[in-house]
Amino acid sequence: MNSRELPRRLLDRLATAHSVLVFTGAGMSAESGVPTFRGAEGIWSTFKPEELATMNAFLRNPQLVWEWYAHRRTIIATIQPNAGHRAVVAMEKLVPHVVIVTQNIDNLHRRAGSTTVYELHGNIERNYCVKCGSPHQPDAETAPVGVPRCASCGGLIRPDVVWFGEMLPEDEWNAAVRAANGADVCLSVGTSGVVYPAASIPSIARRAGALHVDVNPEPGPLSEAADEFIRGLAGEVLPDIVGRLEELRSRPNITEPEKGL
Ligand code: BJW
Ligand code: ZN
Repeated sequence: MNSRELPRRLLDRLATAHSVLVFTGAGMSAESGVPTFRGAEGIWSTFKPEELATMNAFLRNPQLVWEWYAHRRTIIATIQPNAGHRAVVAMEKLVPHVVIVTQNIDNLHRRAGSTTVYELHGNIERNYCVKCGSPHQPDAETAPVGVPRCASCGGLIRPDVVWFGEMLPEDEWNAAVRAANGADVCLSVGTSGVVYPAASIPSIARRAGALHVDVNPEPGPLSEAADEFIRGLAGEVLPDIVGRLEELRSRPNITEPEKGL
């Protein structure tokens, strides 16, 4: 049992919400053991983004970038979704439409069982050829040492993730914007909210009438812009929210959602 105070406005809106959008960042997976990017413990405190997360960095030193992603793949393959991921899966039984819009490339939302997941920055489990664009699945058994090459054209194989200066996948972005425009509640969870255009999803939802609630152990740009800020860890706050939602949804006389606050 927990005694965390949750904002009244959030509980009221969730009680009747038809559509909830959960917008997630690296903090969502932190309790699973995936490092975040920014902050004292983040990846960028050791590596510079421009040395690893740009196409120029890859072309300059494909081996370094490939090894960095291979290392992260190994971490991700050995960890599990956490209580936060499981809570948003449980929310699907309580709200007609739950959409996850994630900046994470770790596939943990799908592995946890969420059904509608839009990945704005790609997925580390996929790769493609920089020259001809063909998808490529490296074979761990027979993979040569070094950066794999495309079987059809010999081009370098890169991870299917979005680096700085690259466009977001159009279909995923359009679907995320549509979901933001139709949401009654937008929960942003575990993101510093500094990387655009992804970080504009909560403000798109809010402008369209959603209540925006930010969940993070530290305040930041998103918490300042949000209607409510819940200070705490994803793996603790999300189960609390879903627990309260279960109680609310089990009550009779649900009315239509009130929008446009
Ligand atoms: C917890 C927790 C717990 C911890 N529970 N919470 C100036 C202004 C505006 C935009 C730009 C600009 N200059 C350049 C741009 C564009 C650029 C950008 O936004 N840059 C800014 C950084 C300035 N954006 C782009 O380039 C994007 N593309 C684009 O704009 O295309 C158009 C274009 C095309 C051509 C030319 C120019 C423009 C693409 C962005 C791609 C980002 N890619 C990365 C790497 C992905 C692959 C990989 O993983 O290797 O995506 S960077 C990295 O940041 C990753 C993340 O998805 C992203 C966001 O980070 P996130 O998730 O917020 O993590 P953190 O670490 O920042 O925050 C973690 C949070 O969790 C913290 O708040 C903690 O407190 C919290 N936390 N434990 C809950 N248990
Ligand atoms: Zn190719």
